[in-house]
Amino acid sequence: MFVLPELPYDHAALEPVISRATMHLHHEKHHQAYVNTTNELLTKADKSPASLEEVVRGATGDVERKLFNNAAQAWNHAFFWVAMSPRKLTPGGALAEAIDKAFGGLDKLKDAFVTEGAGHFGSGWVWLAAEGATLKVLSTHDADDLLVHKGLTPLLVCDLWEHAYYLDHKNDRKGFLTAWFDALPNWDLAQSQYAAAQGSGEGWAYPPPSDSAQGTASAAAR
Ligand code: MN3
Repeated sequence: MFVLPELPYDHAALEPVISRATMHLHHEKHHQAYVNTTNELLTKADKSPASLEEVVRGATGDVERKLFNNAAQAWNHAFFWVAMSPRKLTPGGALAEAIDKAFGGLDKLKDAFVTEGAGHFGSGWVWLAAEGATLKVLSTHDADDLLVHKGLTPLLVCDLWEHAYYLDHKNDRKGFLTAWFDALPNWDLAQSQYAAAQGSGEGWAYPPPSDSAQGTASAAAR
């Protein structure tokens, strides 16, 4: 059974960009529901995978669409929480060099990220990703995530679903993304992910399933 990872900071730590109320709803309602549904579908199918990454990569075709959607959303949200920092950080080292090379500086990367996210039609995610040594900004629809995009390693992600910003920014997705990029990216995570994309160290992974978590997960589902 997969568990809902705890937030790595207080619910109010990302204010004013993301309010305490949004964090409670987003983490304990939306994210929890994706984790619960993933566990229910795996139980029904009598599957006990070793990792959530295995579930996302293995759920293919229409039959497993529901499993993919829920497992990928569980993964994306967990990565989203760690991709934010309450403390303002800046990119350094090899990552800063790669940003200069690919975009011409952090301001240009911000423009690309905000433009991509604001222009994305409907629900989804906007990513900064490494493709080998180079960097790119892209968006994916609904639950789609980079685990199933060969050759791409996620460095940062921001949630474009309306539940991510509507309480705090109403319909101003561009304003949300601008404020988000200025204050919240976890550049330390981005840097270790970038190193992992070059074959140095492990990339971030969802907490492995735990038998002892079964009670907690099913209790939360009731
Ligand atoms: Mn969300």
